[in-house]
Amino acid sequence: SPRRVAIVGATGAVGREMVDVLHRRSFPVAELGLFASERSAGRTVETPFGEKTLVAFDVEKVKGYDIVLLAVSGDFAKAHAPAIAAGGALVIDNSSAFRYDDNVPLIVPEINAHAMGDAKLIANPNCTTAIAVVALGPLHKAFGLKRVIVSTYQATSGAGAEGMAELEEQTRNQLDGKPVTNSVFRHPIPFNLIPQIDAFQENGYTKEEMKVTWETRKILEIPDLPVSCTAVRIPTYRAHSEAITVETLTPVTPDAARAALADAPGVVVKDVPADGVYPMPLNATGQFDVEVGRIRTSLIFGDHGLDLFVCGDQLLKGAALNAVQIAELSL
Ligand code: 11C
Repeated sequence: SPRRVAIVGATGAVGREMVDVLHRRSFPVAELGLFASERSAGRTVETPFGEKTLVAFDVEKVKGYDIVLLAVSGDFAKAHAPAIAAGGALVIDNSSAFRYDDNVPLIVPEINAHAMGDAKLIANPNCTTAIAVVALGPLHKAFGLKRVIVSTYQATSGAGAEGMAELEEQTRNQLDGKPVTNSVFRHPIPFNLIPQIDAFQENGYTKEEMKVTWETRKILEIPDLPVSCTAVRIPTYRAHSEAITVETLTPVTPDAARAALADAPGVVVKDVPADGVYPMPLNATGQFDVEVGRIRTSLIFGDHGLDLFVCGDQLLKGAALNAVQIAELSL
C-alpha cells in the first residue's frame, strides 16, 4: 500500500534529490511532507508530485509519517531520529550519527539488504563508501577481499548545494580576474584540488577517510578488512570518482572481475579503454548505476590483485537513491 513519506531537510541538495528519486523510481507515495527550517517554512516548491509547501520541522508532525528520510546534520539526527523511530516510522538517516552503532543497520541494498532486519532506524552510508561498495561487494563475493586501497576525487556536491555554488561562483571570479574567496572549502576550489575532506584525526587520516574504512568493513561484514583511503576534493559538480586497488584472497583476472561486476546490480561496466570508454564524473551524473572500468591486473599484487576506477553520482547512489532503495526494502 502507498506510504506517507516525509523528507526532513527538503531544501538541501540531498533532500531535493530525494523528492526526484521517489518519483523516478515510482515509489508508492500516498502523501509527501517536505520539512525544512523555520526560515524556509511557508515557501512553496514545484515537485514532480505537484506544488508543495515547506513545513517547519516539528518532531510530533513528522512522527505521523510511515517513512522519514533525514537529510540533516548528524547533531540534528542524533537529537530527533530515535524519537521519530520510537513513534513507529521507518527512519532512514543520511548523516553519520548512527552509522557506527552496532544496533543500527548500515545498508547498501545491493550488498547487505539482509542486515536491515526489522530495525526502525537505518543509517545511509557516506557517499564515497556507498559508491565503492557496490563495486567491492561483487568482487568480495567472487574472489574474497584481503586489502583495499582507495584514492578519491570527490565532487563539490559532497559539501551540499553551497559547495556546488562556491565552485561555480569562484570559477567565474577566477576567469573574470576577480578575487577568488572560499567559505565552504578551506582553500579555493577552482583549478585546484584539496587533499582534506572533514577533520584530521589523531592518526593523520581525515574523518572522511576513516569513514571509508569503518563503513566498508561494516557493510561488507569483514570487521578487520584493511582499508586505507586518501580523500581529495576536486572541482567537479556532483559525481565522486575513486581509484581502487584490491588484493584478493583467490586468483583474479580482469575478465573474471568484469564478468562478476556485469552480473551485479547497481553497477555498469564501462571498460573499453582503447575507445576512450571508462568511468567519468560527467557520464555518471544523474545516473543510478555506478560506473566501473579501467580494470587491470595490479602490478603490485599480480594475479591476486586489481586496479579499477569507479564513478558514481554522489547525490544519487551516494545519498538520495540509496536512501530510497532502503525505503523500498520495507515495501
Ligand atoms: C563529502 N562524503 O564528499 C562527504 C559528504 O558522511 O555523509 C558526506 C558526508 C557523510 O564531502
